Amino acid sequence: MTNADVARVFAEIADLLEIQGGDSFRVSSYRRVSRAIDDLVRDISAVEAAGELEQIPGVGHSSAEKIRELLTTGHVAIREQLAREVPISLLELLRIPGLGPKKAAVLWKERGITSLADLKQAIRTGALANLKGFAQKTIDHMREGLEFLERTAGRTRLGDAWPIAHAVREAVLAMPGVSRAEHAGSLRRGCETIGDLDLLCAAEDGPEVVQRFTQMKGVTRVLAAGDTKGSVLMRVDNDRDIQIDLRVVPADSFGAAWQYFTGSKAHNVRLRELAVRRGWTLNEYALADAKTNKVIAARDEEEIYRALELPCFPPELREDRFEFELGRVPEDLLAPEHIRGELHCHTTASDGRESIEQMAAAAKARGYAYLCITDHSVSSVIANGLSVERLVQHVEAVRRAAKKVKGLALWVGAEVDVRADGSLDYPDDVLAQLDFVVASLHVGLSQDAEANTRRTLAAIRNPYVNLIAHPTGRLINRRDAAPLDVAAVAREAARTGTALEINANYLRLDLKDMHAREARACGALLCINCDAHDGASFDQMRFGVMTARRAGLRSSDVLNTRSAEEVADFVRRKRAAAAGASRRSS
Ligand code: DGT
Ligand code: CA
Ligand code: CA
Ligand code: ZN
Repeated sequence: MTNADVARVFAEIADLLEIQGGDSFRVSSYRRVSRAIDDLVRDISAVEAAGELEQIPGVGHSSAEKIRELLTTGHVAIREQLAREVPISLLELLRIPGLGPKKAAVLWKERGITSLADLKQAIRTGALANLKGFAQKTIDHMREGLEFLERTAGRTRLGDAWPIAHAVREAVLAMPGVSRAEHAGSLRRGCETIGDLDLLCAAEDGPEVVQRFTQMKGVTRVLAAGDTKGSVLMRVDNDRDIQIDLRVVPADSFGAAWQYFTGSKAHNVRLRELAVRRGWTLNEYALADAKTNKVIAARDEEEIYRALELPCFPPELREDRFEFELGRVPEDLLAPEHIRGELHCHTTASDGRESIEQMAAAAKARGYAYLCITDHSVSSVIANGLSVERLVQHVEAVRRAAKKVKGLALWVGAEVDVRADGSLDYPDDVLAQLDFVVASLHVGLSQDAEANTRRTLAAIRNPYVNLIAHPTGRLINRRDAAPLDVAAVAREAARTGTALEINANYLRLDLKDMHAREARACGALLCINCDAHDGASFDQMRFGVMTARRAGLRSSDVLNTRSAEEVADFVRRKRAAAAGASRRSS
């Protein structure tokens, strides 16, 4: 059972319990356990084996028992019992935006609805008429929600949502009377997928702004249009929509609203607790004195955090994962301007879309000091991987191009496949001619954590391998991360002077945030690359940097914040250490 499986079971218990009308404290305690396991870097079975379940935040004695029961038997008694009392298919209904466990309970108990199909049917036949708590407007919302589900099929990847969010913000900013517009919600926090987009604006005339918002180009449906809030659907690609919520707030409480709607919910709950402890209230309007209602802070986010004697956490850290224990936010928390080059990209020599010269020009245009061209090796047949002969010619071509570009150190390397037995696709004497070597497990990543880890460790131990690319091989919304002992890999990477990648491509974001944090804690250096196949893809660096910030990484934790000379040194040191070791042993 993977961590995600265990987390899912606990989330389901919380939902089923809430549908049943269970105690809200118990419900939220199951939710908390689910979230903690989802965030957990170590494999839950390993934590259990080490007898350390109760060290997971939110996991007490009785939750630990249940996790153990689940891991050993594949079942938890409470989940089985709930499944006998509450139809399991009701969980599907909760995927409809705005339909929570309480409404699901009424639909079930009063109308016998237990699935999406039942609900669709009931709406169509008018069977929900006169149902307590379900006005026509609510029913309309549910119908739209059902259609929405059919069209969106879940969450949108950060990189797909990004351009839409920015276009909408520009459009709102251009509306008359709008003095400010900002992103909030999961997009601002740099989450890898987005449920819906949240946009905030300051304006005098709310209804007018909302009306213009609902009439924007690209809107496929208007879900709500009130005085201060509008909600619409917009096309993401050909057959999918994303929901966008706009809230209009007065300028003098913009900070409170921005803080509130940025979230995360868990972060806000913690923050509100801290406020209450001081005899204050905190909501989307203000931080205020509970007795006198006197406003303590509302205009800026900074004021609110300062009043609570907390650092103004960057949005990426607001997840209630570790920020409240941080004390202060590191001054050198990684920022986009720290990145000085990239060490993993492709050209037309393998499966890239642009030439060596075009890639170099694009990197230079971003202000990079260096770029390493790393085309695929021979095993990557679909990616037109280079045979040794072709590689030799390619190396010469890059060296010739390098002489012509000024102001950019242009290097040549390779993205070398790691074979099933852990050996590499090129022999060492070929690798020795390259400036920087990236190793990838493109094929054969399995469900066997031990095999994946063994292969990765073998690659790390090669003296010429400088970076392990996209270590868990996941494709967001398409393929789960392969199980990997990230800590063991990171420790070996640290020992040998090998970097681990945060692949910034929004389809990957691999290592993911909490894995990167764990890798750093084990001493490994990270390296963020777009794995660009054309010059425009260097734009994706922002997603990699946001992921690194969510991990709390500092600029010194990332290889490609260093100068060209320091990166070359990083490569030299590993080769020299290996040469020294083999001299000593012979
Ligand atoms: P998403 O849309 O699922 O990717 O995630 P968010 O974080 O964007 O969530 P969303 O759109 O439901 O709400 C935006 C923010 O509004 C959320 O991060 C925190 C705030 N918020 C919404 N509902 C609540 C609530 O019930 N309590 C608190 N404290 N904050 C809330
Ligand atoms: Ca959202
Ligand atoms: Ca929202
Ligand atoms: Zn690549």
